[in-house]
Amino acid sequence: MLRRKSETLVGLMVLLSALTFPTRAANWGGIQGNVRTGNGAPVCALVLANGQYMFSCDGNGTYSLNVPLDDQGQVTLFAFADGFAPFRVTAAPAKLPAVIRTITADPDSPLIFMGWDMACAANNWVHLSGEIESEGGDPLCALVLANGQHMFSCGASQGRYALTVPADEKGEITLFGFADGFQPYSEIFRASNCGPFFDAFEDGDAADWQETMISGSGGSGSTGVELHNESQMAFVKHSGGGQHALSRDFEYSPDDNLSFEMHAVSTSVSIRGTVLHSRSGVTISFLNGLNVPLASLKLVNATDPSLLDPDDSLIDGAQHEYTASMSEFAAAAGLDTADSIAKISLGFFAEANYSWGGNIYPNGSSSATVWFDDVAITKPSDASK
Ligand SMILES: [Ca+2]
Repeated sequence: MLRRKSETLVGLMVLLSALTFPTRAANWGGIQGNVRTGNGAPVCALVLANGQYMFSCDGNGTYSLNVPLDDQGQVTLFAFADGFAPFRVTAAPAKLPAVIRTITADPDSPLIFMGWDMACAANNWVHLSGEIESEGGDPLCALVLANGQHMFSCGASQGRYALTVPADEKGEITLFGFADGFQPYSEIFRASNCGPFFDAFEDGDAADWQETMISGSGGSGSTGVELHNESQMAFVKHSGGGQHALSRDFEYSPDDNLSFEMHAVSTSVSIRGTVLHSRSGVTISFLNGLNVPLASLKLVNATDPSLLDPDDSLIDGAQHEYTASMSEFAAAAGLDTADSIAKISLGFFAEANYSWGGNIYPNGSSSATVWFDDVAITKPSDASK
């Protein structure tokens, strides 16, 4: 399964000869050039030359390396990029091509097979390990790359790899394997959830959040997941009287970090001299073991800031990430370690107002929306080892 995405190409490389390069003192030489497609488009590739390597990902396909020369004074230069056949040439530095022309991987070239196992690591990273081999089961010396971490599956443990990597912002891992003479391997899969909780709504589902509504005259609203600011985000929308909300409870652990993306928008309406206000945001509540509320704070985008309660914070109408330890959120709500907090509850809400025109004038409704995403609870890094 090859993906052609020349901007984000991450190459992988491999090569026995390059990896068994002698370590004794050698003459070094500088090499440089560009990696481009046959049409001249720059390619983000991994360039490997006699054990030295770099990515040609500056937008121009440029690479520049200082490398040890082999016994014949030559350099074996490789370039690997997703979707393209591995490039290989051996020559003296002065005779290397100035431009590496990548060609699409031959669909007839042999495939790489990779397996993977995952386990949780510190900092919510993931241990990834497995085997990389040919179709016939021969272990391959390859470059294995996953979410910015890399290693060579060569030497004594040829055909085996192990990397510790972070998940990307979608909670996914992109795994590459490149070996000379083989088609590049790439696969994207969901990382193990190594924190107590993570929801990026990429499955389009907010059904495990509890929907509540406070009815009001002329009010209506909805909740769900939609594409917003280039990601699948949960939303709560309401117009007219009343409120809609999506909420969820979590176990309170003071050192755990709570973070989420939020974009809250409220819109007022002026009708017959009266302004109908609205507000949206999140209520962060703290409950004891009997679910009795102890305190709460709100982060609110409001058309009338004077309606905010003392522990509420007015926020702007742009999307931000909000992150703090649970104990920091509790302190912001006026609680301290002496309070027996058992749960923390997140309630994303939108509420608005309505004015009835008495069947004479038009009715009026204000409206509000809150979008949220990437709700995550993570353990402190030194406690999850
Ligand atoms: Ca998302």
